[in-house]
Formats: sequence, C-alpha cells, structure tokens
Amino acid sequence: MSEKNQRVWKPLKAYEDILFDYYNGIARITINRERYRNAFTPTTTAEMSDALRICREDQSINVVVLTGAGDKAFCSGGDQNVKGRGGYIGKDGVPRLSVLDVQKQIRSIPKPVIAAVNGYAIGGGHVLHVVCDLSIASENAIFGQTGPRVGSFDAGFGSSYLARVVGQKKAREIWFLCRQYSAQEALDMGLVNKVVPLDQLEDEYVQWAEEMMLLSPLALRMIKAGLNAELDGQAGIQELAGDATLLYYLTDEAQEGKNAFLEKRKPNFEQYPKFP
Ligand code: S0N
Repeated sequence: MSEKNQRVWKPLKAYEDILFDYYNGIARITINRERYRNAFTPTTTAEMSDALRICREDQSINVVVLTGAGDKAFCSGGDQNVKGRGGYIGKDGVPRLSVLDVQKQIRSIPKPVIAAVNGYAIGGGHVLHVVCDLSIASENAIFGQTGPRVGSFDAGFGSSYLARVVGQKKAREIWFLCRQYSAQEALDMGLVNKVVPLDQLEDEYVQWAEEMMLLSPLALRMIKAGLNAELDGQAGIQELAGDATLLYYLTDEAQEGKNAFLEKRKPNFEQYPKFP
C-alpha cells in the first residue's frame, strides 16, 4: 500500500525558488517555479547550490532527490526571460552560467542523487537529470535538448556525459535534431532507470533511496567516485584520491606518522601489515 499520504516531509530551509525538505534520511530539492515549467534563474541555481552544500555537510542526509513542482515539468532549463548577453542575469545585474556549479555539485557530492523526473526535462533541465546518479521518470515525462533551436548549448556534461549514458550516435541525434522523447523511449535508450505512473513516483524514489540506505554509505561513496573518476580526468582522480586519503587517515599507520612528528621521534611504520 502506498505510504505517500502518510509520509511527512519536514521543511529544512525556506527559499524563494526551491523547496527543500527531508524524510527518513532523504533530502528533497524541488524546483518550485511551476508557472515557468520550473525553469531556473540565477536565484534558483544559487539556492540549489546552497541546498546541495547542506546535503553534503548534514550527517543525517544519506540520499538526495531532485525534482520539480507540480505534474508538468521536472525542469525546462534556463529561464529565457532573464537570458542576456553572457548568461542568465540575476538580481545583481550580472550574467552567470551558474547551473554549471549545480551540475558539478551533483556529480561530486559523495551521496547518491536521484532525479525524480515528473514531466518535461528539457534543455538545461534535461542536463540536470543526466548528471544525477539515477533517474526515475513518471510516464508523462518528456526528454530533450533545445539549445540549437533557442540559442544555447551545453558542450560539457550535457554532451560528453550524455554520450557516455546513451552512446555517441544517440547523443548526437538528441542535440542535432532537438526532438522530444517519451519516458518509454528514454528507458529504451538507457537514459532513465525506471518509469512509473506519476502517482507512484514518490513511492518509487523513496523505495530506491531506502534500499540504498541499507547499503554501506562509504562503499557507495567510493563507487560513485570511481565511476566519476574514469570520466572526469584530474578532477575525478582528485575526488577518488580524496576519498582514499580519508580512508588512510582512519588507519593506525597514518596516526603513527602524525604522533611520531608531535612526539619528536622516528615513526615506526614496520608494525603495520603490508597487505599483498
Ligand atoms: C518545456 C516545454 C516543452 C513545455 O511546453 P508546454 O507544456 O506547452 O508549456 P508552455 O506553454 O510552453 O510553458 C508554460 C509557461 O512556461 C514558460 N516557460 C517554459 N519554459 C520556459 C523557460 N525555459 N524559460 C522561461 N519561460 C518558460 C512559457 O513561456 C509559458 O509561459 P506563458 O504562459 O507566459 O506563455 C516548453 O515550455 C518549452 O519548450 N520551454 C523552453 C525550453 C527551453 O528551450 N529551455 C531553454 C534551453 N536552454 C537552456 O536551458 C540553457 C542551457 C544552460 O542552462 C547552460 C548550458 C551550458 C552552460 C551554462 C548554461 C546556463 O545557462 O547556465
């Protein structure tokens, strides 16, 4: 039986353009601009960055869900009303491409991020679901890039990582023709992990999150870092190496180095096992 109606999501922080709430180890970021099919402005992306920073720091958050308000759109990309020369213009009058920071955060946060695609995932909104670790779509979800039609493009994760997900030919088709694809077509090309009826979307992503929360968080963290590292060059290696350093710092061997320095003696590393 669906628990949807019994689930109480606790607000974590109030924002202008997003909702940010929590249930049982899951933090949910909802782009809340239904009127504009959840298009993002610099305010939206700044708030998403802040929420993702909290998700990274907060020990009680194990899984992050990204979704859109209402039943029509996940996200329709950059808000064309504020697109100017040089980027999307915020309240300070400065043009920015700050969704790129959000993409990087989603990719590097050491916790699984699920895109709950509840309608249109278009343009920069499509890229946002692509960079999430997992995508669960409702049956009414529609996917596509529009950049070459509306005067923009994402030649970063939005192209190269998309090609890793669906293959080079399909990625070129998506960008060169700017077509829209149904949820079933997205599933068939490996662009999403699962498709469910819209009224079951919340149940489904909560179940996936709860399933992952039964597993070792550190193991999931290392797997995410490893999957990223293969593709992300030195930035990816830096993250994986950072995780290796974290693990090393947990060992007696690393403690011995620090203690010896502080105690002004030679370190004795011989006492520790050297696994083959
Ligand atoms: C999503 C679509 C297909 C939905 O169609 P539907 O259901 O027929 O609704 P509409 O009547 O079209 O829309 C309802 C109202 O919402 C407004 N609206 C929709 N999308 C946007 C938007 N992106 N910006 C502003 N307003 C939007 C409509 O105008 C309408 O308003 P009213 O009622 O007043 O008429 C359909 O809406 C659609 O095709 N939307 C546009 C999709 C699109 O082209 N998005 C932009 C794509 N480009 C990007 O996202 C930029 C990429 C990018 O972000 C980036 C890339 C690389 C590096 C940096 C960046 C960066 O920008 O930071």
